[in-house]
Amino acid sequence: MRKLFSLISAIAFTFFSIFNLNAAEKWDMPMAYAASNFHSQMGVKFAEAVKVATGGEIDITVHPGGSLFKGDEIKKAVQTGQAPIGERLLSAHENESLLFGGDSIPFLATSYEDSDKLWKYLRPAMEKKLEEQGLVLLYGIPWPAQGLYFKKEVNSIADTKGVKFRSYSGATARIAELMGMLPVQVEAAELSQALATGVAESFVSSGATGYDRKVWEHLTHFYEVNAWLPRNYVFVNKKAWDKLSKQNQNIIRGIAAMTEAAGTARSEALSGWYLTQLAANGMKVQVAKGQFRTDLEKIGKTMSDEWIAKAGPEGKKVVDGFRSEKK
Ligand code: PCA
Repeated sequence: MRKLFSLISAIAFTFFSIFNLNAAEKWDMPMAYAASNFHSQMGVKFAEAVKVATGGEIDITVHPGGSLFKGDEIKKAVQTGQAPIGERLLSAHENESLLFGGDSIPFLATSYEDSDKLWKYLRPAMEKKLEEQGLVLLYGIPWPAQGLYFKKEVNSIADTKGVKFRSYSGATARIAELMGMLPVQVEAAELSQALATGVAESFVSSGATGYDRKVWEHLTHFYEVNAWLPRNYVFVNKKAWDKLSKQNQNIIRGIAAMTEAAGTARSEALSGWYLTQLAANGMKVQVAKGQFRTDLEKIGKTMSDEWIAKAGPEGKKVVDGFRSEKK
């Protein structure tokens, strides 16, 4: 009996080992934003499609909301191979190179159409930069246009002096500075807490993040500025990527392109809906106009001049390319 048992376990072990040779590549995919957010939902769809199309060979598990790695840890985790794939806000890495903030130049690309045009030029530059860092860029999806949240009415930047402001990138901290506000960097996942405890009383973002974080519990006013449409991007550790078969790489590339197109359409379709939700929950949603708009445009001009002056030839190429299409 004992012999039979060990024979069975030997067979089972051999079978398992052989089976395991072809077992699915299991990839954890950390993402920074809420599970209910459309970026995270697109990540799940991407993972499902990859699993189906690779016949189960690549099995990606999405971990939204900074649950596996916090937003500001994700890129490092993928670079060091702690996670093979991840998603992050591109402009959050502006401190590494201004190029990462190429989608956050105020008033440069303020519609979905322009965001796509800009991405056409920014994407190859980013692909190159990320490749140097041991990463492979798969897809990037824009957030809805950025506006300003406050807990009071604002008619010009005279009203914003000394306000505590939550930033998410170099560009957003610079806006705060130019508006006389006090920036503090906070992840979206910790935004509600920062507002509840008074660490921040204002921020710049899309209607999406205001909705995800139920900011009407703390703030009262949203000003539509349409300043820019920042992108989240999905990237893979290059060593993990190089281990995949050519066929699976092609499949993933194809699904990434479809996810980018579908996610961008989803972002656009939801952009107005988010604002109606802010209003339905009691916020005063309005377009920034008059002196406030004039002040913001002046700040935007200062910031785009600064960016172009400092981002070097690579940055200039992106902006020139985009502008050439606008003519
Ligand atoms: N939401 C993200 C980045 C841009 C956006 O719309 C955030 O506020 O963190």
